[in-house]
Amino acid sequence: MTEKEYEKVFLDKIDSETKIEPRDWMPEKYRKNLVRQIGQHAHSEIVGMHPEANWLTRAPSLKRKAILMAKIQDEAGHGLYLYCAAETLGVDRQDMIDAMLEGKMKYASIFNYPTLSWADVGTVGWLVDGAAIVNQVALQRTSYGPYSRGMVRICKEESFHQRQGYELLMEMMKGTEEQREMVQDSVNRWWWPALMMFGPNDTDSPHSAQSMAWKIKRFSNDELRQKFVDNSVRQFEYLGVSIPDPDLKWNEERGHYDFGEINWDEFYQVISGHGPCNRQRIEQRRRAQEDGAWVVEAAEAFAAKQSAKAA
Ligand code: FAQ
Repeated sequence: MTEKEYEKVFLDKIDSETKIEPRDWMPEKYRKNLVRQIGQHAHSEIVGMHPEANWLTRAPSLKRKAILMAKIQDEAGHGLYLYCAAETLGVDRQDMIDAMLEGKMKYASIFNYPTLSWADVGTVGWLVDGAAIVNQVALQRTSYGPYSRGMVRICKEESFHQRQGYELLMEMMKGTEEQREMVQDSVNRWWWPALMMFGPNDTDSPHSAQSMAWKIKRFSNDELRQKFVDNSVRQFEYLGVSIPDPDLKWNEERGHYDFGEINWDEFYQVISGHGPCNRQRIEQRRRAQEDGAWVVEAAEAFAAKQSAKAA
């Protein structure tokens, strides 16, 4: 078949909602774009363990510690599924990790903010996992088979993450005035960065048009952000916390909430390596690589022994 014919088969599959699988022909740009997005997504899950891990040794009870530990371990698992999905596109996991450590590949902006209080553990679960779910539910229908199937499992686990965060905050809101203030302060710091997780406005998003045409993305950045805002308002009310946005109001005509302008300068600063914790996160990942090298070596030695036995 000619390249044109291969491309037609590919586009017909996209049109008919047939998943693209690793061995199928695909345009090189489709492959590269997926490696970029899935790789960034995998890095986010792994780097995302650090802000919460900061509180593991200071969890207020054994129950809270067990919940938090389980959540963080889930994030590690998500990172591994996603690295596996990216590897089906012919890239090497270590090369992607090296690219992230060298600042050539990104991870989600949100994980460059510090977790300053115990309430932040609840807020990260509620708002950060909550925003991630809105995005990931849509990605269950992404056109690339391994990514889409990975998302199904990830979404189930993210729901637990979101609920544990919300429940933690509900408990704090039933506590003392100081605890309630801690929750409000935490939400004030995380709300805007959570909105930035959806990426730049559609008009400033260089990858969106092609990713939407290839059904890698099923909804635009702004559509998903709006969905998240609309979903969140009731949850704020029920929790008894105010949204730190004086411009937030219901728009009858649009059938959605209007909200204030995001600080895009801050967003671009953070994704270009100049957020509050970028250096610290990369340093933590680099150290984790070095400290864990012996585990990888041992696993490789064991695998080599097993295959020598089988031969
Ligand atoms: N942070 O043209 P677009 C989680 C970059 S998982 C950093 O709009 P695209 C679970 C973008 O890469 C959270 N960079 O790009 C958890 C591109 O740069 P490049 C991760 C961002 O790809 C919870 C440039 O800006 N989720 O939280 C961000 O079409 C708790 C132009 O942007 C995913 O990765 C950002 N927020 O749309 C774990 C979901 N936004 O590559 C632990 C999958 C944009 O050209 C604890 N990814 N950029 O150098 C996606 O859905 C998309 O990639 C978007 C961005 C929507 C993030």
